Amino acid sequence: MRAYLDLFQQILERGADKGDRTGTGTLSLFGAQVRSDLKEGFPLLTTRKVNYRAAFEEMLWFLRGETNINTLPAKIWDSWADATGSLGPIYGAQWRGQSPNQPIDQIAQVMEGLRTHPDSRRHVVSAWIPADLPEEDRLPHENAREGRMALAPCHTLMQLYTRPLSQEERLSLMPGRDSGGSAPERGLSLQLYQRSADMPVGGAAFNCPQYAMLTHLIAFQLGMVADEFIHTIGDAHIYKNQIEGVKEQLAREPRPLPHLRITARRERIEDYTAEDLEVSDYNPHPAIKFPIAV
Ligand code: THF
Repeated sequence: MRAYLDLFQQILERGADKGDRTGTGTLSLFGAQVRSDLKEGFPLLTTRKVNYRAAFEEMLWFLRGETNINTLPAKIWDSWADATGSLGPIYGAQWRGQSPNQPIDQIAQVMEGLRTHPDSRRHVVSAWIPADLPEEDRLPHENAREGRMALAPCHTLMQLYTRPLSQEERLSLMPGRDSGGSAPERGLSLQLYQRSADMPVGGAAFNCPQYAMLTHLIAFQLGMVADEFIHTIGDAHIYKNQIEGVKEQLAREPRPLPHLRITARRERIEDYTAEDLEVSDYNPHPAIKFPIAV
């Protein structure tokens, strides 16, 4: 997670002073990449306490194809919804093919593709469906009411990748277990392209652990080992009203990474609940309250 803190520092030092849709003002850099080796621990910020359960619940809600705030326990999307709670055809609808403009269940297809063609270079899931994008000059709830996405997808596209793990890697993951002649264990990696990241609240704190969890979950369903989460970011920004909170975090010493364990096996990926996901050894510095730009 030090690489995320380095990126915070880079944005503060070199970021362009840039206006934005919300009118808050940001410091912004274009084009960044952070790699997290999931074999070394679970990538969760320790320089402030993160509500990772809310991040997991949001990811599981996407996986169930849901797009209404009434079925999301964490109250993180309320500011964008219309009067019925709808957010329009955002992530869940596009991933699971529940938009008239995008009827393909991309998650089911990718899971099947990973099983049948593990070396394929086409394991891609896209939330960016131009026909469903919001109009930029309308408010989120107005777009949702008219059946468009309340917000254009920030995390836009993911690609999955598998490779055979080396003998050394297998031994270091499972000491004492020499699989001898049996088929090599495979590692599963996920790369996310995030076009826009509110780094302190979204990108580093929320989206990184939630996609790292998704990598673990897909690997678990396929009998593979979670390998790397690669976070590629377009507009990486810090809102101006977050600068003090970011500086406070940079003054704190990062602590050892926690670990994620999946405690139950479910038939389908959409059957998992937050109770099936256990984070241990998480000892963060105290919480910091950040304002959220709508
Ligand atoms: N808009 C902005 N400005 N930032 C975002 O991160 C963001 N999202 C989603 C859509 N628009 C966005 C909404 N996701 C929180 C977390 C994620 C959100 C919205 C809000 C939030 O309030 N986080 C608090 C703690 C939450 C809690 O305790 O329940 C925090 O301190 O991090 C991109 O994900």
